[in-house]
Amino acid sequence: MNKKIYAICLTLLSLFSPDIFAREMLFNTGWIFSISDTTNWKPVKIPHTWNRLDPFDDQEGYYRGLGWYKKTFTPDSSWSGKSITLHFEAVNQVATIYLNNKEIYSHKGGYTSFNVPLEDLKIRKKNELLIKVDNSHDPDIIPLKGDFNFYGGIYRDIWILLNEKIHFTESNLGSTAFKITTEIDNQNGLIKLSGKITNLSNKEENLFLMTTVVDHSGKEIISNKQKLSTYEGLNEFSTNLKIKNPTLWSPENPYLYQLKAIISDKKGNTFDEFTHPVGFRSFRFDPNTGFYLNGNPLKLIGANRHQDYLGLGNALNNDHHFRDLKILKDMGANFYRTAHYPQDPAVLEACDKLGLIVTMEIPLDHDITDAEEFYINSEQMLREMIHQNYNHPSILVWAYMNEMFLGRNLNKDSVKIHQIVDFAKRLDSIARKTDPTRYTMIPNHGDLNIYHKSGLTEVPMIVGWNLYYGWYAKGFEGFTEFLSKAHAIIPGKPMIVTEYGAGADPRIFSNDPIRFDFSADWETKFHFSHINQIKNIPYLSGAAVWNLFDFGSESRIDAVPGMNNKGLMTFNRKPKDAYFIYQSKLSNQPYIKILGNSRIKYPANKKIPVSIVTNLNEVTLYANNAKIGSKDVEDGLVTWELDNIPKGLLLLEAKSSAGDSIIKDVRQIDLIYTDFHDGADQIAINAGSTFYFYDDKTGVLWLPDQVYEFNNTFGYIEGEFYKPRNRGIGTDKSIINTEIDPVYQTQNRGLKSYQINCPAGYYQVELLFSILENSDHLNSKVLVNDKPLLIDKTERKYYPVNAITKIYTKSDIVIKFPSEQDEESFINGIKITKLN
Ligand code: GCB
Repeated sequence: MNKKIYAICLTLLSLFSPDIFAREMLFNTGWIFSISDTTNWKPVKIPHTWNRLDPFDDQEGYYRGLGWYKKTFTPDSSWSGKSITLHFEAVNQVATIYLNNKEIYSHKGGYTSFNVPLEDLKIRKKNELLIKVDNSHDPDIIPLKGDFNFYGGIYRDIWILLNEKIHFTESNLGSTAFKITTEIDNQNGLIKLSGKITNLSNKEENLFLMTTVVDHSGKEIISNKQKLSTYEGLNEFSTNLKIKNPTLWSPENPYLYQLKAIISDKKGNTFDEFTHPVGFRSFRFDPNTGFYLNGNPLKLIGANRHQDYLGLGNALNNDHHFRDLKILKDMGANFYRTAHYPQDPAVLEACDKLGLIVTMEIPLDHDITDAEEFYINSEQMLREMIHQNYNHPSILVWAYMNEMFLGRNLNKDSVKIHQIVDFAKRLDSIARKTDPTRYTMIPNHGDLNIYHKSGLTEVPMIVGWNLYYGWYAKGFEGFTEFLSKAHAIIPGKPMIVTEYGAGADPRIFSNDPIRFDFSADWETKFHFSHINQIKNIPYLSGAAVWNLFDFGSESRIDAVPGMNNKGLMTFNRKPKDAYFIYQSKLSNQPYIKILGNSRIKYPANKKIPVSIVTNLNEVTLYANNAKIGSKDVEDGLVTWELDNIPKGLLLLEAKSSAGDSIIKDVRQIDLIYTDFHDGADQIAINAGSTFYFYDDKTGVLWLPDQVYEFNNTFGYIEGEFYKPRNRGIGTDKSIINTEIDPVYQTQNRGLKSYQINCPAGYYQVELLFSILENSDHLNSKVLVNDKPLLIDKTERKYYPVNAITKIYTKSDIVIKFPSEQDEESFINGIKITKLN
């Protein structure tokens, strides 16, 4: 919310006198909630969603339906004579408001705010507010589709606005009562303030509008007093303020002035007042040379972010939002795409303050309904978004569609394609008319042909591309190749890469990462290549990583079911290695970081890869306080391979000098034995997998699978890794009732036997199975050192099945899979524990 403050001053008006009482009141407490019908109430705190947990359980789907909120309250006499408005920052997605059993308002769309006048409120008597909220699918309300969760509820703040009879008008577009436009011309700054004033006093009033601008240190720069004659009802006003040589707003120096406006009468009685930050900046997107801020070229580099968090759904408070944007700023970013919808007011406040350039869009993702009701609702949302966020200096671009032609064919879907292009023209023209000061954009998926030939790329001022080279498509280099083709075919359009990213489960790491293995190492490689490419393409205005954080997407099937794992950080904001690549490449402070966040445990006596990112020239590495050596840095990276480090904690220390000071980073790895002859207690093998999986709940390190040969102390004889659809290894389907999906998702198939070297002793052998193909059956016979293993032969797909036995062996464990007719043996995991 804008800081809009009301005060009645009996004494002479002083602009910066303390507020007598605030005009707006947070209205989040005292609510009760009932899911589906109004029979089962329990207290809740707003922000609230009823889908906090159910999108993440093993059941298909999550609750999309009705939820009810109720609050009873008794306004005291200070509310009397006021014009009272209820303000919702957002409710997902249809809200119907009842006051004292009478329906008074309804709002469609889950990502924009709205104002509800409370005309029949009873003062000093009990009132009841009942809010019906519905997050069911509605063909007339966007988003119709999307790779994210549509969490239902009143998930942003509620406010009560208590206005005097004369006040700045709350707009019916849920926005603030005033519009601030800044211009900068030859070092002269201009603030254009306009808006409406409501006069409910039944008579003409002669008033004054006082406007004042203060700088960052609170010093008054300019003030202006203007006469206003207001008639009953709505009255327009506008005023201009000139500021000579203002300090400009930029990511480097997000300098904000504060604009204060007051309505008063000639006796000095104040009726209404607001304060709002103001930033001066000029900007332009050039199709050939990229983006310019305040006349200087600036490559926009940043990320997208969804508004959800582990355990909270989308019901985040303002501190959560601020922290998220601070994390982006600390990454060295200057750019933020609020994909795929307008976000909390706290988000743009943070971007203004931190210096992040923003592109915001309405949630028109993938599809439209060809119905006037749908078009009207979407247009309304676009108008709401622009009006509500207009005053923020950080916003430079409005977008209104995302990947509309994914899965469509130019010939077969020509009717739909035409409808979409026509609707894009409608939306684009609304955006340009509503805000002629900013740019418009449509992000498309990476199919140049369909977007160009359909004419969609001609509609907006900027073309956005969501490119996944090195993830959905092979080869990182495809990124530059695609953009250079796009630049040649659509030469007049500035371009932004609105998405690029690769999935990583931070529990997975690999020394030989491959596409779709979900290893942190593949994600690191991906971003290393992309950041370099982005910097080297002169006509590319900017790019935003998909995504800053992992986020909930119920129907997505990745390494962590129900999650999109393309975050540079996890769902609860723990950095993956890729985050450090950006910090290192973008920071203008000396920076050094030892990668390997996922390598918490690692086998002792094996080659240990060490990678260090830095923006300095030379790095010296120490292992357990012994100097390993110094190396020159190439392209921000140095690597080592350490050998023969015994069991125990390995302390790595990387140092570099920056001028007179030494900067360093440390990392600890727990080296464990993975050979029973060395003294290992347990060996866990991720059968059919090329990657390590560290189970952070139990501390078990699952090792990659290998053939039994040469010096290997365990391995399979015959067999091969399960590779469905040639998409990396393993399935991406969720395994029910387990948290270690990556172990069950990979599989060694057709193997004859598995051998694990060990000295004589007593061992527990645990075998993990999961059926991944319809035609498969659990192995009818498995022998552990020739003793048959009893397996509960559940025939359900994607269910974990564990079989355990204890054996005494004189030497080695051999697991045999004697194949019956037409039966293909398989195994997903093997865990052997020494018992004495
Ligand atoms: C996209 C979509 C985004 C998805 C992303 C992905 O292009 O715009 O909503 O989440 O790809 O991860 O596949």
